[in-house]
Amino acid sequence: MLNLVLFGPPGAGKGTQSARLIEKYQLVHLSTGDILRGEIANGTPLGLEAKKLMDQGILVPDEVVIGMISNKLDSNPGAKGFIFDGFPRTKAQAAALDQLLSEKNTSINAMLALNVNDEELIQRLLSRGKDSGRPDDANPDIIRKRIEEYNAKTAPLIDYYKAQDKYTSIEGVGTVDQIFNLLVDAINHLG
Ligand code: B4P
Repeated sequence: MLNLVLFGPPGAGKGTQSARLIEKYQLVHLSTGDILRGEIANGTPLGLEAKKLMDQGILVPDEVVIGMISNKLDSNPGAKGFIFDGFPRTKAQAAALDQLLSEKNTSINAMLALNVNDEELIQRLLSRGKDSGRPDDANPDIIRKRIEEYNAKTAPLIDYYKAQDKYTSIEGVGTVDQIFNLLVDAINHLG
């Protein structure tokens, strides 16, 4: 199996690149952000709770997203592999993911981390906010909060995957095609 963590701050291009990678490598795309937005759109109790946090740029509780990922892994038994997009976002999530995969006799092959500076992130998200209707993209203060959450809780995962020798840094500023080619190159060189 090929199991990839596509990593980066909010607006780094994780969703954009995942869409292309799943097509090229025939992987299952697991985006916790997309799953949460689906729950919100369906008005589920989980979605209503998550919305309060997401609209403020705050991470939703670990047990909620870990449960969602566990369900999705169980419901795709024949998958060739998975792209984890926006998950894990905390050390507890990363440890839970390792455990869930080991129960299925598999593991993460690599963490591909997209590097994008804060100024570019804010511009991209504000520009998406103009037509996406996402409340968390519409307000610069909320975008800054998401970047703060990333720096405090999510960026430390770089060390977590470095310790497992699975971290690869990818330049995330450039055209979507250029960045896709860098990702493909990195995947094709995995040992
Ligand atoms: P996500 O849905 O994961 O939101 P994101 O980080 O903004 O997405 P992404 O990084 O994929 O955006 P993309 O670059 O594709 O999370 C939203 C919220 O959900 C979080 O704040 C949190 O509250 C909650 N949540 C989700 N997962 C969680 C978890 N595991 N634990 C706890 N809470 C969780 O797109 C950005 C824009 O840039 C797009 O408009 C795109 O077109 C553009 N873009 C992409 N590549 C570009 C390029 N090369 N050049 C110019 N623009 C580009």
